[in-house]
Amino acid sequence: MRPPLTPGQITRARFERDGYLCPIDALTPAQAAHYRTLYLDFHQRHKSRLDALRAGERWQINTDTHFVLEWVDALTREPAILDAVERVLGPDLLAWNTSWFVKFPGDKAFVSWHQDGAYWGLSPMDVATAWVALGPVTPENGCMRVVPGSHKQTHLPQRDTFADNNVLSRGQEISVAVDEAQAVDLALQPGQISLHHLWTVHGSNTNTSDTPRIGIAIRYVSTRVRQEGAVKPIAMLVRGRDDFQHFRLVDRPRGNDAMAGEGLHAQLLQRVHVALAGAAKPLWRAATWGSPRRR
Ligand SMILES: O=C(O)CCC(=O)C(=O)O
Repeated sequence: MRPPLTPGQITRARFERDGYLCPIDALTPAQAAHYRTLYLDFHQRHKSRLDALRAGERWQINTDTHFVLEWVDALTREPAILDAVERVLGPDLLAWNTSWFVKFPGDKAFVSWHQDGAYWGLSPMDVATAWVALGPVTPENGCMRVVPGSHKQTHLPQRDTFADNNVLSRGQEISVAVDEAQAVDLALQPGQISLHHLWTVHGSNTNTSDTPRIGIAIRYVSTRVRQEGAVKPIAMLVRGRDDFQHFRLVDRPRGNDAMAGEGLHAQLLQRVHVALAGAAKPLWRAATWGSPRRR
């Protein structure tokens, strides 16, 4: 396991150079255990539906729960996570999307090599995913893998495979050769995070161990980012201020009773879906950086 990055190593320059930063200490082991318990309760509550769905369809339950569950919203606002993200994206931050990426032992789920930027339509590229480990995350239980520097080549061709055990909603995968020999394992201890760039080539293997891999990807964007398309996307302001209003800001959830995939959550996901459908075209502007507002 690599030593955690020091605050001085968590810089935008390094993120722009390598396309990822890892590992970063963020939550204490006690905080990670707290959120892990909450996740396991959530999972238990939705277990029968999660088990019935194919890996690529579980997004209906696993996506954007921060809009409806108070504890997931609280996780996206953890100060140590935001401090790391602020070092890369500047002070005005939205939590645009969250996705649970969980692989229990025996689960055949995997994530094919892909670049997020190809289908989000976000520009400029002031976007960082914080992947938060709520338990140990290792090569054996299917940690995320990235190809360092691959973000510099944006818009690699991708195809939809709809492969059975692929966790991505359409089984998206890069359709040109990926040099796996260059890939780096993003192993994390409970409470650590990695940050990855919008265009970094990444994926993960199946969990071949007896240890669950439990984590959430939180997609933070600077308030200056826009999403292409006719529908204003939704997000939560989690730090700083929003001088741009490129996103419709959603009120913070109160309580933890919402059923994922139903009611308000289903309505919000529908809007997210429409916004994403209008944003699916790759854009040259997605490959530019904005200039951060400095405090
Ligand atoms: O958790 C994984 O294995 C993949 C995560 C991922 O694709 C992402 O965060 O964009």
